[in-house]
Amino acid sequence: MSSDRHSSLEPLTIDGWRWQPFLDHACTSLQRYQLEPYPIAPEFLLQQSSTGSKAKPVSVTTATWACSTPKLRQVRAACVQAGAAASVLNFVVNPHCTYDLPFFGADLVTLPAGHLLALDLQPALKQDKAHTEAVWERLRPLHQRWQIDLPSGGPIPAEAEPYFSPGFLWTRIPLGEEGDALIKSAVMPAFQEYLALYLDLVDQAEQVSESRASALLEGQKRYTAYRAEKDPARGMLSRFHGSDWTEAYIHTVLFDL
Ligand code: DBV
Repeated sequence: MSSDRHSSLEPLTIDGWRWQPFLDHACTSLQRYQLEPYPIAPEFLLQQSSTGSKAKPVSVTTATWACSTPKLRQVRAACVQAGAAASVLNFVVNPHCTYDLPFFGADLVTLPAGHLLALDLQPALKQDKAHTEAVWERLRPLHQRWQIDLPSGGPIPAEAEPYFSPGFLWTRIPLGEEGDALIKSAVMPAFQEYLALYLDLVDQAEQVSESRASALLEGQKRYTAYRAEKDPARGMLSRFHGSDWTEAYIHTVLFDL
């Protein structure tokens, strides 16, 4: 990336970044809304450093794209490009609590050991049928369609259970041609369909009562606190950019509710 970014809404392009087409698709899909920039401090809009050995340094870019819309409190993409060491798109949509909507979450992670890919519409109130049923009914067919093409990612921690939906698409696939082919034939269309469903739910959502909004807000806070506490990227980001920067990024940008 040639110059520093000044606004979270500026198009974000990272040379050679594997997940660029996914971010581009998301940004294009959002163009139908009135997008407002989401305030992000300059050191989190773009951070560059280096990893690897002294003899073989690898440059690392971590950049953030973000916006808000009348119904969405925060839409943000955390993007990491570190050559063969890591390539990540973590994309989360956090709706305003005045709408009965889930979170959209995508975690697209390429590490030397392989790709690790997660997609979901995640509940703020998992035990609440008014919050989940209409979403899950439409999400299940998408999950069934795409998970069969993708191996399971394996067990996830039991404590994460309250924050996942039954439509959680979760896979680990190998690097190389086989993985590339699956990303193209299954992961990309799944991402597109999950996001299209999410934005359709956003379009249909109507304002809820104040008491409903405060219940949703409590659920969103529990979800956000969990994600911040357990962020699996903490180790990687600390290695790349230091632990002070990483803690501030996690708590004031990625999961800032
Ligand atoms: N994960 C994040 C953010 C990231 C990020 C903000 C900025 O929440 C990346 C980057 N996730 C990331 C990395 C790893 C994972 C793993 C780098 C690998 C960690 C490692 O192996 O060193 C889904 N992501 C994971 C894991 C799960 C998820 C279950 C495995 C954890 C483990 O093995 O311990 N993340 C989780 C999830 C969503 C999500 C359900 C929402 C869809 O974003």
